[in-house]
Amino acid sequence: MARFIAEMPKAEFHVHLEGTLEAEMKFALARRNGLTLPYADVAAMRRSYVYHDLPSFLAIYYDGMKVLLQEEDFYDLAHAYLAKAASQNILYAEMFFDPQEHLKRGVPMEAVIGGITRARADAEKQFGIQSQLILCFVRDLSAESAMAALDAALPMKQHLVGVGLDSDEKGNPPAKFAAHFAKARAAGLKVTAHCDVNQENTLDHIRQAIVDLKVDRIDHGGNILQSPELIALAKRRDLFFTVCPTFSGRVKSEGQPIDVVRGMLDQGLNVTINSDDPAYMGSEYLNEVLVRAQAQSALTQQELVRIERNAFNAAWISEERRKHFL
Ligand code: ES4
Ligand code: ZN
Repeated sequence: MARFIAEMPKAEFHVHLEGTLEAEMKFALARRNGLTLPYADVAAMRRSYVYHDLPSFLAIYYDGMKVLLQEEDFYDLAHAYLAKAASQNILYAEMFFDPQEHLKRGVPMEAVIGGITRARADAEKQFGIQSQLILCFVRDLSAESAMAALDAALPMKQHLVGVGLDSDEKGNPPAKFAAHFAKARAAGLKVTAHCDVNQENTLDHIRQAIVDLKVDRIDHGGNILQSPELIALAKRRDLFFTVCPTFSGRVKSEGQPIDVVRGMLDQGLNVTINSDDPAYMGSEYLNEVLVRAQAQSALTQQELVRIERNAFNAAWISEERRKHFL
């Protein structure tokens, strides 16, 4: 089965570039940028990656990305992810990034998008992997901060395929960003939003993402399995779900926990499987995530093929390009 998974052509839609920043690269970038990290070595850094919920994860993730300062840092980050992805037979990837965090440290938007864009072009030439970029709003920062990031990015919108919404959901409902999403859609960008599992007002957030933000996809979204009405709405809109089973694979419910991938398959929802933040999740990239998901959700080879076909159907590409993959 592991060999079948490794050999299958794959696509990935839910991976945070900053979440692919491996400990080794963190040390290398810190050295290059003259920063000192409070860990003796790579092993000690990895041992500090202990979290139990979304906020405790995010604290580690935001602390880790402080070494990203120069255009070449973003190049190296994106290039390393794309090389790894290509080595796992991922043919196409849409990658998130969190520019507000970098703007806060004084890194210009041009350096962030410029470095990633250069890496995408080189990786396509070197490894054949195609990719696109999704700008995420950090929902626990202010609405003004998100709008400033969007305005800084729109002059470079030819390098973006869409916008997303990530980070801490508590007190930060999708509706807070309705104006941002409307502006992004008016600029021709696709839209998606995180509705991570088991968050406060989780069903309300899914509804707002669909109705107020008019998303094309939902990132995670597992709690939809608790609402037949929202399942019907998602099907009417033909929405795709980018599930990351490593950290968000199970929905808490009163009886048994619900397995998200199994539940979505059984409901006929368009589910895709993704790695999220591999550097912080045991360095498990898509192949390892799929191996684990196959066991956890008892997936047959046929179901795995269906999931990867869903993935290529979820891609924000022209129908012409899609034909090459399918
Ligand atoms: C994230 Cl909400 C969420 N989940 C996983 N990774 C993330 N990176 C930024 N926000
Ligand atoms: Zn995510």
